[in-house]
Amino acid sequence: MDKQAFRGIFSALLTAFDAAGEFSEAGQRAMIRAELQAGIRGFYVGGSTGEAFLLSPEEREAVMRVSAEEAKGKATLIAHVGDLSTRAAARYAEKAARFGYDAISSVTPFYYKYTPEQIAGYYRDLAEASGLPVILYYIPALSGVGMDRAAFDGLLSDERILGVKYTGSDYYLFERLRRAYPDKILYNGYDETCLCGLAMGADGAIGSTYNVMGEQFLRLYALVKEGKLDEARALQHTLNDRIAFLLEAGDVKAAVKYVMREKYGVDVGVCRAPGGDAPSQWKERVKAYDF
Ligand code: MN9
Repeated sequence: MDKQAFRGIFSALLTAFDAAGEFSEAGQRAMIRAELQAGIRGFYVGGSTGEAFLLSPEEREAVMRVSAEEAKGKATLIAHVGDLSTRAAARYAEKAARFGYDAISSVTPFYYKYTPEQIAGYYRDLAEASGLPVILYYIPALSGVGMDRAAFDGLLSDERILGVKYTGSDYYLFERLRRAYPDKILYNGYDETCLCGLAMGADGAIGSTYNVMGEQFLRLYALVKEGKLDEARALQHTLNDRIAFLLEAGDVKAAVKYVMREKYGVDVGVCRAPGGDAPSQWKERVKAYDF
């Protein structure tokens, strides 16, 4: 397998809706083209940023299919297939393989509490259903599922597990995983600390703000590769001023959707209820920021 294709900056792709709130195939395609134009060469499709858990099964499949049609051959594609039941997630995993994805990923099964063996079984079943490499999606703040070193060891010993999307802030644990698993692909999850992850040896980063700040984070990635840490830190500071502003909207994906329209002229609609649009007072301030 070509591991190089899994390195770099991946956008945690938004899902485009039309004015009626339905999935917009045209919006999805236009957004992907804009991001490819910005230099993005990796997409994480149908994850938290893509509002996966607010979509019907048919919509999730449509998002996966349309995104793959537009980006296949131009970018590395990871499909997030996570769901409450193995049965549902396995069906998405199978579809992802059929649509030509390079890997699948899933959040740890959430809401109900499972044993480590049950969680391992979940990922094994997804690997079997798809025949694709699997990337664990670790996001304890949202899933409520925390994992310690032993839990990671139990999962990462399986060779079908390609790596981890690590959306946590414990960079000591991250470093220990890097040390113990030099051949796995580790992604930094929080854009605010992209530099921390890269400095600790992340292979890449997957994030929501890269939908609209792709050029800048590609530059950050290049600076780290060149060993220019002072410049990389200065850039992360600047980008964090923008991320702090995005977070002020109260919902980062709603904010990123609005900036997508302002910066690239691509209308991807607003977030699905109970979410919605970014607040109007916030939108009035967008122009003061150079995204
Ligand atoms: O995993 C994203 N996490 C969530 C990636 O959306 C919950 C991040 O890209 C954050 O949105 C970003 C802003 O906090 O770091």
